[in-house]
Amino acid sequence: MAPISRGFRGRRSDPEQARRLPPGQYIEHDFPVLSAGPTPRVLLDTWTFTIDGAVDESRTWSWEEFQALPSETVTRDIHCVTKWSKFDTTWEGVSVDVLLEGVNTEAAYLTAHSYGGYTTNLPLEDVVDGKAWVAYAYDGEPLEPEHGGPARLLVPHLYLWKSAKWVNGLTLTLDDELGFWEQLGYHDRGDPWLEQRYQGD
Ligand SMILES: Nc1nc2c(c(=O)[nH]1)N[C@H]1C(S)=C(S)[C@@H](COP(=O)(O)O)O[C@H]1N2
Ligand SMILES: [Mo]
Repeated sequence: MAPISRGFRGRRSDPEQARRLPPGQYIEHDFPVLSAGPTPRVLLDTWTFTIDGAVDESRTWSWEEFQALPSETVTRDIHCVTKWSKFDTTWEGVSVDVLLEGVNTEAAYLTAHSYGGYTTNLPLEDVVDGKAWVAYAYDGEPLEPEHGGPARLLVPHLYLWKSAKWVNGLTLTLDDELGFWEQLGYHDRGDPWLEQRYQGD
């Protein structure tokens, strides 16, 4: 039996919830804000999203162009390396598959980069085939600045530090280049089910 964690108070017999909780995590009902620096205020008029790096041709969308892309609403559990997990969070955004349509690349990795300078690295295969979105709404409302608005990356199957807030683009790379937390000792990939919190886990 999985260990009883804080969120299970009064619901000790919910095996479905226990199955959805990665090792070492507890259930959080609020939505904590975790930011390494101040919240950048990004104006929609000047907002852009760019795919560049090891690609045949880089591409950039304005906010208006981005809004015109096909979007999806997805409900996913999210997991922070500080051990909270939040179930059934609902987001609207554009699948990274849509953004990479027609992109020719030899790249196996990418760096997501953000307004404010945050970066995080990911294997390309972790953001394709319906696994990642650039999300601009949460719970049916425009994404709040504290949670990454106007838009953030959402990669719910990995620890949440991979879900870059205020995302500004993806730079595809041939080699794996460590991002902000990864350079500071966090795990390169960050799979919560394997408890890949720190380098060496
Ligand atoms: N640009 C940027 N993105 C970021 C962060 C950050 O500091 N800056 N923090 C990461 C971490 S460590 C976590 S846990 C989540 C937190 O998202 P939240 O504040 O919406 O809960 O955002 C991730 N994305
Ligand atoms: Mo985090």
